[in-house]
Amino acid sequence: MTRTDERADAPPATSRGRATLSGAVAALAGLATAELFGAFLPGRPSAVSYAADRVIAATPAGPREAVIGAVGTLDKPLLVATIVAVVIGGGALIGRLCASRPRRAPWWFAGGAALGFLVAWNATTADLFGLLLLVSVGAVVASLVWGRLVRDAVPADDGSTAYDGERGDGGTTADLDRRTVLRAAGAVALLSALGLGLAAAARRGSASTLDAVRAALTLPRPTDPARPVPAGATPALDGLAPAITPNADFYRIDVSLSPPVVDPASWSLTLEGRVDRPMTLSYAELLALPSIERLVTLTCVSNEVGGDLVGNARWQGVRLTDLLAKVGVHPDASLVLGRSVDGFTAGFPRQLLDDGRDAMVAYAMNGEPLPLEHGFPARLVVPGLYGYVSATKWLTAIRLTTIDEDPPFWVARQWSADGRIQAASRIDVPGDGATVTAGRVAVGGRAWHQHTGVGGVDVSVDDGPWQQATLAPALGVDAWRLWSWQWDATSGSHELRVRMHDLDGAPQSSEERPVFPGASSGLHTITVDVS
Ligand SMILES: Nc1nc2c(c(=O)[nH]1)N[C@H]1C(S)=C(S)[C@@H](COP(=O)(O)O)O[C@H]1N2
Ligand SMILES: [Mo]
Repeated sequence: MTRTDERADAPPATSRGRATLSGAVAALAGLATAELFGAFLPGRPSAVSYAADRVIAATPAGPREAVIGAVGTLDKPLLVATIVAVVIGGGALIGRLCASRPRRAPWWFAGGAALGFLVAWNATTADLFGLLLLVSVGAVVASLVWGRLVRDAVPADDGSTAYDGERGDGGTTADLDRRTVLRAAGAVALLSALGLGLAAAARRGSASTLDAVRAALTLPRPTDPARPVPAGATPALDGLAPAITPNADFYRIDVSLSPPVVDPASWSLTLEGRVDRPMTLSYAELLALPSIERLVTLTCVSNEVGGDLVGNARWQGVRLTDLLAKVGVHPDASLVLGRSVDGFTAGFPRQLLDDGRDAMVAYAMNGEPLPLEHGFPARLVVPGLYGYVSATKWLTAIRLTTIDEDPPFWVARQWSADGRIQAASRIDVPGDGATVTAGRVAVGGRAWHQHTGVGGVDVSVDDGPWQQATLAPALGVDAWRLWSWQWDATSGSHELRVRMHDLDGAPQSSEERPVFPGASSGLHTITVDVS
């Protein structure tokens, strides 16, 4: 009996190693089964996606910008990998802790699943029941796999488990079949990886099914079409962004791990809050209303000076003020808040709409139904405001409210409530750090100050005098304006700097400010080597 008691306190190192491995594999199997299971449930709940969304939402602006700066759009895959690694690590820890008391492991797995639930559960995650189901399945599967692996470790004749120090006889523990455990663990890990892959594929499959639905939709002709794009709006200059950004090249920013998959057949838009007559519209009802079509440049507040988080598209949709007129907005409703199907919100002062700007509930982008990543079936577009206060994608409700009653998503996270766009300009060609040959060098780029309009662009070489660039024809005050300039480049290393003026002559601010808490400012400056 003394041998057994000793083992109860300190199991042999090898069995602890195997228990750790078994715990890790059990947790991985639980996670994979839960994800696979979720991929086939209505609404496709995913504990990993929910947890990722929660982490994204909870990350303060500073670290968030730093991570995005360091890894770019790899941030989301990296986050998923980290979550999977944390689950596996947690399982390993449970295995190690329960090496001598394997019957306790299921309690720990249940506890881990509950912790997972708490992390993934949040305001922007609608499907609580789905999540509960997933973590329960995960905990049960992890426990079953654990039981299997630790039992396989010892071909015990009494059915008890291998590392069970409470057991009377311990004679067989010394000859734990190491290979059986490793093989079983390997097989489960392989199956789990396969399961995770299948779950991801099923999700992608449902997105591509919806994309087919989307592609088959017919759009109404705009009642009030956009002015045609004037000839020469895109100067003939290699490397300069086109006046209209193709949908596939349009920047994408949102807090969702993957774009919500929203079937227009079951989608609706509700206007609610401080209004006389709340109203709900189906997709068909929205498309049946008179529509406007406009060129509007969208910008992200997180855009660095000279950054790429800006795009210009032809949007079609229903004028927001038309919709608001239908429901009768109360005078005390000071905030227009858009809410997405995933719980994200963006809001701006209602008073901004008084100047008649072309804010709309958009359903088309460059003549196509909105792409899935850009908010299908409908989103808000408000000229002159950064996306984070206005451009709610996968829009499902518009609430007339106040900022105290319903603080919008990013404003609740300390971003500025004033999301009006700053004047900005950038040099597209030549690229920063490029080498060119001495002589005539074509320089070009873009400038924007939505809803104010671009009146001029100047370029300066090596802090020399500002020289006027040639403006391409304007696309309207709500869109960017492309520009070009001929540079007589002499050999050596040079610095090029750009600034813009509004239509009324006010120059862009040269004050250097970081992105947080309300848009960067400063002049885009590049270095060019002339040989
Ligand atoms: N549902 C939802 N809508 C959203 C966001 C989001 O995170 N979720 N991000 C906003 C931000 S910060 C920006 S800059 C724009 C970007 O729109 P785009 O991805 O179509 O370029 O969407 C806005 N709409
Ligand atoms: Mo943004």
